[in-house]
Amino acid sequence: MTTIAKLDPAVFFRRIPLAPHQMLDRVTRTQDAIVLCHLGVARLDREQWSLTIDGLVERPLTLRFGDLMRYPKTEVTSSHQCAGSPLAPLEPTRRICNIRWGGVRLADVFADCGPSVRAKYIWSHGADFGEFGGATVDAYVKDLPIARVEADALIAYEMNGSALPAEHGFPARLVVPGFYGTNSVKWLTRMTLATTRAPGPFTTRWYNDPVLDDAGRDTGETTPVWSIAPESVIVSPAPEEAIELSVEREIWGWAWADGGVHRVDVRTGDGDWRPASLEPAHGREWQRFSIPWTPRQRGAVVLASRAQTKHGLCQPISGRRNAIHAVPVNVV
Ligand SMILES: Nc1nc2c(c(=O)[nH]1)N[C@H]1C(S)=C(S)[C@@H](COP(=O)(O)O)O[C@H]1N2
Ligand SMILES: [Mo]
Repeated sequence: MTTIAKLDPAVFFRRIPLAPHQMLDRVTRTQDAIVLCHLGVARLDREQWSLTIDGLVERPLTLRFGDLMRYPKTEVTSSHQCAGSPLAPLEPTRRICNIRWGGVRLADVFADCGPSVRAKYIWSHGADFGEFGGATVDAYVKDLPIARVEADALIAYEMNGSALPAEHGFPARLVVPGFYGTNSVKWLTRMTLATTRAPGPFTTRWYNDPVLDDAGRDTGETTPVWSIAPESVIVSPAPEEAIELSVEREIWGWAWADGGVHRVDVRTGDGDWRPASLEPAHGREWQRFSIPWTPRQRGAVVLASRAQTKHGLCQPISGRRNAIHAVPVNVV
């Protein structure tokens, strides 16, 4: 029933259009959004597409694209971040954007299939297949804890008010707001409810972070790359910008985390961390922070920002993908 997708290109494909100082728009334009495809870009026909929901459900279901339209349409604007290369998982990459998704709530669709209470995970399959990092797969498969369905997970068919472009998962994809992008499976064709995590290299081999103890030592345990850790980027000033001495100027940027950011501090040079003003969390969107700064000394200065959740989770100095973002500037 599911026809084999055409992939074009049929190899790893990505776009990283914006550096932090170019992230000026609150909602990122589609052409400026990150693109990450491990196995290539699947080219699907909307009329041929279907999504099967099976496994631990009372009533397995196969939906065609038109069937999605029977459910209420929901829009969610959320920060959308690539966790970086699974081959270098701790390296900060700042591949972040803020996207308005349109689609149907996964919870509404699942209500029609009667998920079993035994189901703990959803295995989501994309139509793409092939080779990545020495492993060959029949499909890109990720898993999602079922508890997350009741949040705002979507089967999305729109991005910023238009149909999804092919490279973003046309005709429909999963979007898990608050989770790293890797979990938002594109070209979604099958969701299987299960008691265990999904087999396959994208859930067992890659996208599991080492758990460190308080002293930063590896405990030997791993944790799935799901929830987005608190992070922030300075948009302005730009790296190496010339800043006028004794003139007040604004340092501003974006901060985001699963569950929202509670506080952002900014440091200029080796001064103290100072609390920035931060807009309150609005749904799943990234939050703007800003702080005035009047430089009193000429020379090179490094600016840095640090986001914190309401649970006190904070960006580390180094060694993690969400390590503090530092911007060198010159006071002239
Ligand atoms: N089917 C499929 N879904 C996928 C991927 C993929 O390779 N195949 N890449 C994931 C990764 S790592 C990221 S960061 C996001 C990127 O989504 P975007 O390209 O629409 O920005 O898609 C995720 N969903
Ligand atoms: Mo990613």
